[in-house]
Amino acid sequence: VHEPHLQDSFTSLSVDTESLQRQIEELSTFSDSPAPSVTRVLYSEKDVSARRYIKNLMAHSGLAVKEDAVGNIFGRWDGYEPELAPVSTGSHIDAIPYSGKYDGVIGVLGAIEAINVLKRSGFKPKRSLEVILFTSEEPTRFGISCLGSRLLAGSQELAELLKTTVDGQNISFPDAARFAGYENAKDLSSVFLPKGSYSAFIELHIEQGPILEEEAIPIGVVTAIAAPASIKVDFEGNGGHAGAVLMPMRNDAGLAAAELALAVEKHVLDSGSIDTVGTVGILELHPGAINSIPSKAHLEIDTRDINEARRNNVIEKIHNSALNICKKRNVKLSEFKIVNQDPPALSDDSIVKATESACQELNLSYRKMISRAYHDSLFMARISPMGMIFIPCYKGYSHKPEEFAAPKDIANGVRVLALTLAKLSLS
Ligand code: HGY
Ligand code: MN
Ligand code: MN
Ligand code: MN
Repeated sequence: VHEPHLQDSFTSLSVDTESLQRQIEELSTFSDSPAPSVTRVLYSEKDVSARRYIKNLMAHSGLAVKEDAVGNIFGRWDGYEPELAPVSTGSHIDAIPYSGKYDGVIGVLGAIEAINVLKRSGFKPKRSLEVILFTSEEPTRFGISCLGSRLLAGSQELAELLKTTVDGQNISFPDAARFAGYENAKDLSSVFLPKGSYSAFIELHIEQGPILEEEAIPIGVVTAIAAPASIKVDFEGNGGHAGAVLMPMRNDAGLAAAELALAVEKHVLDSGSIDTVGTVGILELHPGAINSIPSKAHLEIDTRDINEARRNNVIEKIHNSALNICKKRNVKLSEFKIVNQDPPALSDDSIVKATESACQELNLSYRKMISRAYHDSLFMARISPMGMIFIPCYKGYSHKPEEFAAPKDIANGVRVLALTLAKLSLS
């Protein structure tokens, strides 16, 4: 059963696709790399412009806007029972170098448009609805993924770490935050949200995989988010002249790194499951001259699995391989640091059901699926019932300029989000 006014407004859940497309294009211009790629790194000048753009859109939609100490931005539409825990939705707008213009953006611009859709339909929320722009989901600047949502979920460990962390240019987190206008990014515990702050959190996102497009299904209802982990490794050797030092005398840090990279692939493939994945996304050699034997090598490993124990087993094996490579090649393992080793998250049944019934009522076919990418939802699940809605993206491409989501698919996602938010708001 649902509220009569919601029923007669079903048909009028109309999305303003043309203004949404324009917003996606405008937002993509706040980038430090040439179109069609997007690069938008935490607290950069382009990030600050993009934040301002989103805050204006929130205000234009009649949302009350506030920001916390690290720049998580909240836009709230007060319900007629504002004392109840609100329903929230949102995503991120930071973009890794040379990526696309839809990852995260669909869940922020689409959420604001979902609010507009409901306002246009005459819907009145019981529980307030809140759109969240998480301050940074990508690990690009400080090597920590989902920085904003980890803090919202109360990560004391991260709050401590951010007091001393610096980026690649040796800028501290508080200084970087200050540049973006967040003066008190020292008292990070003020960011922690108490449990029960929200009755539900739901995120709209492109699938970043090929399944929905291949199966021609417009909506994915996410049941779980895979368990991500990232590891930083440094090898050190003596380096030397690439011509003069004979092979038995070498301890080549670059070749040690290459061997570990292949060991990552081997351990992942040997896990016995297609759900285990791994890569070395960063590999830097020092001094980086063709005729100088690398004396230092820095690798960053990303490995994930829907099964946490299996993923942790792969991490164990990677560590052992690093130690064996050091012995064999007489190089030093100057760092082996697990930056994050997160558990998976399960979507909340009531949110999955609300999303399914929204799809049925909108005559949109859907399929349940897991998310192999991580999202802010992974951490919001620690303080609120969580759900995610996926829409197809071109060949599953993401984290590269060819990333694309069709206007019709985006509109479908926004309508499902709007109707699901409405249902959750009236619950
Ligand atoms: O890497 C991820 O899974 C996310 O898209 N940042
Ligand atoms: Mn019905
Ligand atoms: Mn991403
Ligand atoms: Mn994302």
